[in-house]
Amino acid sequence: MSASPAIETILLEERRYPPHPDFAAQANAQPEIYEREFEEFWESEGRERVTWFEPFTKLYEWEPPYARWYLGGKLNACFNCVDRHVEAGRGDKVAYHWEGEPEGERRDLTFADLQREVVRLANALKRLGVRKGTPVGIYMGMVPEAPIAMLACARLGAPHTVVFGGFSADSLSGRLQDMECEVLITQDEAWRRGTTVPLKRTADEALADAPSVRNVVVLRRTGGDVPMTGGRDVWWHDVATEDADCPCEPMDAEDLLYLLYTSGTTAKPKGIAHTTAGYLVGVATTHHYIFDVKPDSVYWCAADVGWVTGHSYIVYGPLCNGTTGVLYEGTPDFPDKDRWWSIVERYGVEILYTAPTAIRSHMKWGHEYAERHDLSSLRLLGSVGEPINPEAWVWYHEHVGGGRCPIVDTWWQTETGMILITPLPGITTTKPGSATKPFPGVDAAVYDEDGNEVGPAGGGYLVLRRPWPAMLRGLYREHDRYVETYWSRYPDTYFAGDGARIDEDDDFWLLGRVDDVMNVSGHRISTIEVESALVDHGDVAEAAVAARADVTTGQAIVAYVTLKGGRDGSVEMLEELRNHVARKIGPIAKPANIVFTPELPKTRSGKIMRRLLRDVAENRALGDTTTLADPMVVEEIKTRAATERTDD
Ligand code: 7RM
Repeated sequence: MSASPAIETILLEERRYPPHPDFAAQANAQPEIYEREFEEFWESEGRERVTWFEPFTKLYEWEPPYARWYLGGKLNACFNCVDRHVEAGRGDKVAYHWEGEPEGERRDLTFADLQREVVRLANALKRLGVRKGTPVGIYMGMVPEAPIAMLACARLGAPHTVVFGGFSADSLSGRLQDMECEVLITQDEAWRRGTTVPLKRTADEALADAPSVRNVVVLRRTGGDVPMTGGRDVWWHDVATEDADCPCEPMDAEDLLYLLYTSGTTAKPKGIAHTTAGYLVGVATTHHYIFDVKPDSVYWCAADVGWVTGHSYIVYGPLCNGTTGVLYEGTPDFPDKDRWWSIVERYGVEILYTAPTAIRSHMKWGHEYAERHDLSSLRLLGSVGEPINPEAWVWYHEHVGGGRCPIVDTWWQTETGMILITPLPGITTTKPGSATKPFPGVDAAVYDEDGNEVGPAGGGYLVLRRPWPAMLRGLYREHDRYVETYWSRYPDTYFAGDGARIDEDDDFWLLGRVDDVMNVSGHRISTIEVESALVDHGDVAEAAVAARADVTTGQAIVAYVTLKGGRDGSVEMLEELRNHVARKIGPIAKPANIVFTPELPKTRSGKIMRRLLRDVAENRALGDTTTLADPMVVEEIKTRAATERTDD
């Protein structure tokens, strides 16, 4: 007789994956790293990872809630990411293997190529009046010109804001207006799943409400017909032609590198501010140790450059370390579901960094797609963006990593700039579902409502008690909101907004956003726990959980479930899943309703929009749906929820 699924999951999260001695022997991170003293660590990393035009004179200054790092230092992020590698004789090294979505479209850019392209664009931007401090918007897909645009801005000292290519005209104009961007860099269209996305047309719509933008630089990508406004719009290939020397602007350590807008609890997104030196040292250092990157490694972060993961771990961290990366333009299932694995095989990818939602999609499609390809080049896997359920973790480990690759489950935020809680490969014994330990020098803890540290028995709020180099320098022009959002719960302590628990081995388990913690009859249950229990059932592909108000229990749990193989739900399956959750967590966690749906509502970065599911669960009018990847999904769910409502 086979073990019941419930028992299997208990075993999954109790599994231990100690480091392999061969990996440990060659790892960039050695156990002494945890003994290094905080100031010594960031001082020596600051000297080692980055080339300074002028050395820093003071490591940091902490005037809560603002920190400043590497004071007195002068540097340029573009110089560190591009020029210094060329100057050191590594101009012929590949910076990006780019793969377009249409099959057969490929381009390798060396560091020398990158330098040439960046200089050409920077010269063009200069002619358009971009100087140190001029805000520039970037609205592009996954083309090499997106990092090139970011680096050209950094070269001139012009802060950028990258707006994800899937965002609407309204989202784009809101960001351009807030930052008062003077120039926008975009492209005619982007490729996505075999069709084109009209970026320039959307940009035109946005620009009607963003009068600060005087010029638009347009990259020709698809060759589609797009309107150009005379006097305002110029083609990239017409203007980015000048190879004349374009020196890297010496920037102060604390000069603004970029703003990245992220949604908060109000309709207005927050402009997260990142400055130059601390950010660059933070992302380069974490990239070096956590991904165990070697001089000839091929590294692939499969995020979009429009998200912070793309900023820190496609562009600034890897390029600062002179790493060869992969950049892929399209979706994982175009033209077929093995596209990613063909890319891993073609470029001999060693390190793959992606999100749980992507892993679960691959899991749903089946491991036969990975089996079509030779994935033996892989030696390390990473996860980011949300808690990873143990079943997906183990699937990733076995079917992608061939059972031999350490997995780093990395916790961080747009606000933190760099990874803060993570295993170090070669040192940390990992557990499926746990992000394990604070990175060296990071002081993370779990607090209860009153600011007392919570022991292994309970959950609480994740806090950070000491500054770190890449931390946000505030919210753009919103001091009060900055204080209120992150610093008002506990004195001089950063409130991350995530629930967490620390186990007997001092390993951290992230439990999702605290607004996703449910309270059923006085029991705290995290949405992720219930989701994990559901996904552990052999027939479930994906699950999302939200709470609705209930007169007796306070809150009641509503689960949204996608079954494997596109199957429809049934009354029998509903009962089976409810009982499965009851078995796995306890009867208290049994969902009151289960809504079967072919898809879950997700943002374009793949995060499940639980807020919308809560609205559906509560039978309320839906909140803002503009960041949904597919707005139809939620309509479908609403219909199903109305017809499948059950009571127990
Ligand atoms: C990098 C990124 C931040 C939020 C954060 C968490 C969640 C991210 C993990 C995670 C559990 C992880 N930036 N989150 N990584 N939760 N384990 N490894 O995603 O600003 O877009 O989101 O994402 O809730 O607060 S983000």
